[in-house]
Amino acid sequence: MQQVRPPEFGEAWKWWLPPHYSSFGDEVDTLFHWIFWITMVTFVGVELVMLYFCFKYKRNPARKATYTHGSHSLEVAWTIIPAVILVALGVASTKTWATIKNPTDSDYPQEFQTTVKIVAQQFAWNVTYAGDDKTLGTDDDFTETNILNVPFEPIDAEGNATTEENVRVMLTSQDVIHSLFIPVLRVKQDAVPGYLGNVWFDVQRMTSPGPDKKHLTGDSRYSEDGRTLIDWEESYEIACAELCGLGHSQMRMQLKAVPRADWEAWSHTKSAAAKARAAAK
Ligand SMILES: [Cu+2]
Repeated sequence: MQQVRPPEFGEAWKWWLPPHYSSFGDEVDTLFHWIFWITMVTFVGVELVMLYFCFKYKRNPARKATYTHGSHSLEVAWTIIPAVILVALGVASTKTWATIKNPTDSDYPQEFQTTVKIVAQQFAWNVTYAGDDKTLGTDDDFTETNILNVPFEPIDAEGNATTEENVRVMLTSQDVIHSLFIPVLRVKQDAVPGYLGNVWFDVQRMTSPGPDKKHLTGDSRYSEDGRTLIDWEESYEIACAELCGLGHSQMRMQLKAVPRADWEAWSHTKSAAAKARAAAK
């Protein structure tokens, strides 16, 4: 049976972010927290020093102003230290960046078990699935709006994938720039008109089937005005993270990660219907 990993918050010092369910989520979080704490300590330190000087040198009629040209060694120090930190962070993030973005990296997936194409528009996500022949651009493709269903990647007790389920998204936009943001997967990628971008992820936690024990519905999830979620089956939220117009805040999509057999059954039903429609034309 598929292993379902409970929500994890990582070590105690990673208290802020939501749980992550992608294989690279932990690396992203570690980098985030390094940057966060370095910035936080620097910020608090600078503010404290500033307050100290504010009080030390507050207006005093008895004191005469003096002219100073500054301190050469101090200026060298506060230039070199941030530069060193910046370079160190750059070096530390190279590997994670390559895993996510660089197809020649050893940890970049050799193979994608699922490929979908997402075309963003004001204000919706159009997801095209390849259908039974697993090839995009054919008669059995089908398109769903604001629904991203993918097979989830089962993992063992050590957190290693027992079956690879890498999802590739070919991402573009038909109007303005949008950004595909999947917080629980630590994925964020711009969708740019005229450019077909690439982003991949794996989902290592299945979304729970909900009260009706169905994994995938995707038809009657909202009330008629499109505002109220009536099917309260679990899903992960996907949002647009690039201000793209008046409807930006409503530009949301639901991600469901389900066992492959269920996903294939769903895909087959949709694909067969699309093929029948194409044949009837
Ligand atoms: Cu948008």
